Amino acid sequence: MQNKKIKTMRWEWVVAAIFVVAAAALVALNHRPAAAQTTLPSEGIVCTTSTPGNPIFTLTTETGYIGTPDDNVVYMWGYSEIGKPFQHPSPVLCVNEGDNVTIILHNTLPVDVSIMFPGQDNVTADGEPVQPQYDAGGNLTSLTNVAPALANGGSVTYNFTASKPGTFLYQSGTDPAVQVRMGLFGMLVVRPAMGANFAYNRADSEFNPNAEFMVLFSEIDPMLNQEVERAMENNRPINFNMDNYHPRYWMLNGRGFPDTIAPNFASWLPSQPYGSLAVIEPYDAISNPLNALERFANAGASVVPMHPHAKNSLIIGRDGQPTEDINTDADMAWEKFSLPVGPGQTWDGVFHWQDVAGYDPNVNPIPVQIPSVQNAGFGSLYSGSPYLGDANGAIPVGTTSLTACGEYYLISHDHGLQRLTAWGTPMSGPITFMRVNPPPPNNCQ
Ligand SMILES: [Cu+2]
Repeated sequence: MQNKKIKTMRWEWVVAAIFVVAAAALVALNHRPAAAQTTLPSEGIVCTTSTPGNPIFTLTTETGYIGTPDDNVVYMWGYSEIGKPFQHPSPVLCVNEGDNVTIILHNTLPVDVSIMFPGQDNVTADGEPVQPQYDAGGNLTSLTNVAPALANGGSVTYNFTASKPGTFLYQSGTDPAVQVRMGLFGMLVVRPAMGANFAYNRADSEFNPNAEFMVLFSEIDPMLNQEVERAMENNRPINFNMDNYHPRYWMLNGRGFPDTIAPNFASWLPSQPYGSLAVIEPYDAISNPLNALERFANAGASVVPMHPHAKNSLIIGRDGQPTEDINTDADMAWEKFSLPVGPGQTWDGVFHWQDVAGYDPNVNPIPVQIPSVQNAGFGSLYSGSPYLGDANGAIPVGTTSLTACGEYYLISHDHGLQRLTAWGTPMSGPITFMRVNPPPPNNCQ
């Protein structure tokens, strides 16, 4: 009994903590400076693109640091577009089905590196079919052709035809236990011939192109990163016993909560450009009939059962394959409450949020029990009304601010709750939110 009570109290505290942190983060979000606004979207997937038909991406390995929610900084590696600084995770490469894709990898690190393209057929390296690499003694040294260490010349050119639409990873095939964990990974999106607003060549995979989101999982053992940094500084081999590998951080788009819900390119996260707040509007058969799309991928080593609250995901693809009958092409999509994204897997889920209760402050009033001041300690984002879009009702005594425009926030998080941490700082890690804006016209920014 005693144990049970402790557990219950913990959960109450956990929920409170989530909202305290979310409130603080959202206030920061609402006050983001105008200077931070660019033509790139502040929320949603950020594609790096090149010439349609024959896209060429020139990637250089870079080293840098990322910030974690416990105010730590962690040394990382990454692939960056040539001439651009280190970023984590590596750029989201978006191409079209049928494109002849060229990726030139320049290596600046003192170890051989490579890129693998899981799910892509007929990949070549410097014009030859890719193949595993072995040393003179017959020992496997890389799962694919490498860009040799800088001193030896340092580049390799990969090429493939993007023959299948879907969500994919690209990542180092060389010493991946170290190099992928150091950050040599990114997402690859192949858009179908049917059009950029479809996930696959199926009419039922159409989504709202303004509501496309990346959810990329990874993990960090900072002890490994520290050893790699020291080895680099002292020009010696990396000496880390992977039996001792123990992640302390689990990341979502390269950030830990609450940074996850900060905008893309947030100024205070200079090397972690990708947010994961999913901003949508309520489903409406006429004005907003299309689903939002989430592209999930897992570059970490443990299964992430992602749980979006208040919405199921309709799983329309996995590992770059539409969920359809292999013989008849019949739709085999299924609703999922929790999405167990395995290491190396990708999942495509579509969703919407439906106002099933018919919220309307005038014709469907719901009596609201205003929380007591004592319970409103973390309620500064409460509008005093349950109605989406009615942010201007009376606010509880003791609160100082309203939601920005009457929006709802609903949590999505890794249900491996032991991972909701930043090296012991609780309620961090792979947590993000869905923001449901009221239907237009609204005052949402
Ligand atoms: Cu949950």
